[in-house]
Amino acid sequence: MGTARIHRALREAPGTSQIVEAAVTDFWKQYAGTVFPPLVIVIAALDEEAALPDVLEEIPPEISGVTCRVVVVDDGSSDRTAEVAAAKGALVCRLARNCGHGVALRTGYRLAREGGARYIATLDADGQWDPADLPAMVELLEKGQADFVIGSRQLGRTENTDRLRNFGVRFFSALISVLTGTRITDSSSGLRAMRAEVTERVRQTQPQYQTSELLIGAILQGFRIAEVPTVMRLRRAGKSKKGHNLLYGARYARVIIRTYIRERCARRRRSSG
Ligand SMILES: Nc1nc2c(ncn2[C@@H]2O[C@H](COP(=O)(O)OP(=O)(O)OP(=O)(O)O)[C@@H](O)[C@H]2O)c(=O)[nH]1
Ligand SMILES: [Mg+2]
Repeated sequence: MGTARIHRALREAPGTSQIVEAAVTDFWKQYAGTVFPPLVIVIAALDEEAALPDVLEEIPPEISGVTCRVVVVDDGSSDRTAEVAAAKGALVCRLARNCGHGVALRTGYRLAREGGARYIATLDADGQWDPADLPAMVELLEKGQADFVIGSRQLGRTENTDRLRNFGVRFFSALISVLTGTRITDSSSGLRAMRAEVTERVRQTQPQYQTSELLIGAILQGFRIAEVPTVMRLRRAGKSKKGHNLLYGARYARVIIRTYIRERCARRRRSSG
């Protein structure tokens, strides 16, 4: 298995939008006429050929009575991620080079919306988030009790024993709770289910540190947030794409502060205009 170069900056790399446009065009050429079900699960995957097949096996065709389909966005993998995803029945969109987890997810959100999805869920390609928790999350959307539901390892538990990482999860969730006045226990969870329009209405620019940007934007736009407990498992196979914990934490903090300021200003402009 080769290793792709990972784009970790706080801005998109030059040429990103051209790569995305080309991938989207190819996708609709390949899947012309495909009708999407109401729920689309978007999985961004970078060199995940080892872990992804089991993840796709675990996802049922119907979740809480809502039919679903998986879109895998292959973020410039150098292994057989796209092939194993297609072999398991996922719809696959391929970015020609690594653009970042955030860009890959946004590409998936766009495809889901263009295909007419009502709800979008996300989970990771490494098996850490359990699709068994999705029914409870989708039910909240279906009943109209929430617009954005997070699977929280803080309300459940995590099998990860990295104390710094676990502290970071608690710290950043507390920071977002204080800033926004909305209690959040797991702001960086990859397990989420939301109304599709949330992904369209919330401004998103982050190539990597996308969870807090989407969440803070959603809260400040008035979308209703809910959390359900989940158990975060250990990565099934393959390697973490994250890089050093401290550097990751520092960048994550910057994104929280910047997004908060930007979205507060946007909200002020909306209410005065
Ligand atoms: N970090 C990262 N992940 C990407 C990227 N593109 C796609 N992904 C996928 O995003 C998911 C999360 O990546 P991980 O490296 O497992 O990050 P994580 O789960 O937050 O961290 P770990 O607990 O260390 O595994 C995986 O499914 C990756 O394959 C990228 O450029 N960077
Ligand atoms: Mg992971």
